[in-house]
Amino acid sequence: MGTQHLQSEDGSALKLRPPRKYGVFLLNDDYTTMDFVVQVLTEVFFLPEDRAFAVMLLVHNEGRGLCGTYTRDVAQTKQAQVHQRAADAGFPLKCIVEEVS
Ligand code: TYC
Repeated sequence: MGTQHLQSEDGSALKLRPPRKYGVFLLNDDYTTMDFVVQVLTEVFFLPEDRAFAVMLLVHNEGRGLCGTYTRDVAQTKQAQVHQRAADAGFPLKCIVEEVS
């Protein structure tokens, strides 16, 4: 998506840029249960069960995996929700937010 060029009321140029996109990635660890990760992926990222399981296995096998792509605020909120749920459940599950193109 490119930059849109609009004109404001006084005729001056106005550039509207699309928001940057941020990926939320889950990281693997040896302690968090697979069931808990699938639950996080369905309840925080709203993935259907089969895709949640596939992402969980990808993270388990590859070390990290993309849960979803959002604006920065939403990505950071999802990250906080994951870390809060993990802390409440006593798991060391971590996720990171990175700008994606
Ligand atoms: N590796 C964990 C296990 O074997 C499962 C796991 C998957 C943990 C994904 C974290 O982000 C994760 N129980």
